[in-house]
Amino acid sequence: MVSRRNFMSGAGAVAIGASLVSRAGAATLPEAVTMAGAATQPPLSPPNGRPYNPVVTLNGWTLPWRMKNGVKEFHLVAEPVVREIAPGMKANLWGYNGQSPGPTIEVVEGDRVRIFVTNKLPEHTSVHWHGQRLPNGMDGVTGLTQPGIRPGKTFVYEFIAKRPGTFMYHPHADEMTQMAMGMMGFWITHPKDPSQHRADRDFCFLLNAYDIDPGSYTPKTSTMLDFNLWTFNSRAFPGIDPMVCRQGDRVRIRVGNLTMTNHPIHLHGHEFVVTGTDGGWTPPASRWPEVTTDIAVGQMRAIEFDATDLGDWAFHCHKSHHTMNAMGHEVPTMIGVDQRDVLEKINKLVPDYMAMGETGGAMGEMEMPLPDNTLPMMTGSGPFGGIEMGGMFTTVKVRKGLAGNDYKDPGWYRHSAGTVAYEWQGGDASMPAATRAPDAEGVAARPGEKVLKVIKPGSHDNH
Ligand SMILES: [Cu+2]
Repeated sequence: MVSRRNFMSGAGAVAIGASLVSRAGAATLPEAVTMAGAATQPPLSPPNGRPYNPVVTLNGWTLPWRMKNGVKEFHLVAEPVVREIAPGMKANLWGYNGQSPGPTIEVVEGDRVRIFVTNKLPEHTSVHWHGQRLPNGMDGVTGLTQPGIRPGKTFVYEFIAKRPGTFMYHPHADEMTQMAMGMMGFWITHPKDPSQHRADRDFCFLLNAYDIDPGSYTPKTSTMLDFNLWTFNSRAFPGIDPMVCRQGDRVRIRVGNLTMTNHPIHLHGHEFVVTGTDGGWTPPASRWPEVTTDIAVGQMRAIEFDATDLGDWAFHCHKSHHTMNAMGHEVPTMIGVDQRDVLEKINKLVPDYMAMGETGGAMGEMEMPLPDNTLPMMTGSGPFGGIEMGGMFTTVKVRKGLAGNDYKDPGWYRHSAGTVAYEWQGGDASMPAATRAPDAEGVAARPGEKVLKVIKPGSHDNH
């Protein structure tokens, strides 16, 4: 199968050996292709079947298929995987075909699709094809529409991809555990006519969240709300790739939410419209411009904009704790609290103790010793210093004159002279005295008072 070989040579995917599936099944099962790395793979141009415009899965990939008597056959393998959340931290997750989330499945409206699902997890599972119109018995709800797929068994799902749009797949078996461990993937049904809903760049990813204690590797699966790793496709910034766009391109970003809370997703520098929801494509007359769209639990959104303005534009969840990585979120707010007296006493016991938060929480320039396999809370650095972001954050990089299929990170944007915010050099700006609360004396730093600087640890050789 030339297509698969081509795909693999460019994408670092490898076929799972036939020895890993049952001998009886080896003759009929399509090869299961697996992915070793978490880098964004180039779009998979359809080698056969109906033509379509492929998507780019952020820090992910698309599952190759084989055509058999006009049916598109895929092979998903549910299995424990190790996913790099960002350089410096790996997690023991459950996923599909080597990664979590699993590969994106791309089909065309009207395709007959057959998906083999092999279970290599220690417990039963199923796959629910979220948002699809299909025969009830193919809906993948354990106990309701099928028995669970026991460990070592392979089930077959078959249906026609009826409705074009943006979908997901995930288990409907022991969801609390299996979703908390990362069992999920993206599904796209392209329109039969490739000129319909056409975009020049079409990105997709899932919102997901994990609760992994600093220094450990396995998510706590009973956590309900207090997750500490907020991720795009199981990657946290600075491990999330940028979305690279050519100036003038029509750009689509499809996002699915499989966390347990909503995420207001925000784009800088451009306004967008919501062109797609779980129910399909929104009619143009129903669209209005936004710079933030809230994506509720279990929802999908496709947003579109014209990449008109050059630069590195922030793209992130607007819940501020969702752009942080694992560590303590249960610290008191210390803004305005004078910690000097107590600091002296603590320093006798803990020489490296830092007085923190007195002037806010900016930590971009600060380094602290961390346990192994732990990401700093706010860690990415940019051309002007610390970006002070982690979690659900990346950039949309708009550049002139890229090739249509060029998704390589072009590096940081080079601003032309006179287009970067700068320090006022004209002397002190005169300002009227601010109105202050009657008890402000007790808690706030006094105007003009010298502010205590953070004391940094003497050594951080390990980092
Ligand atoms: Cu969020």
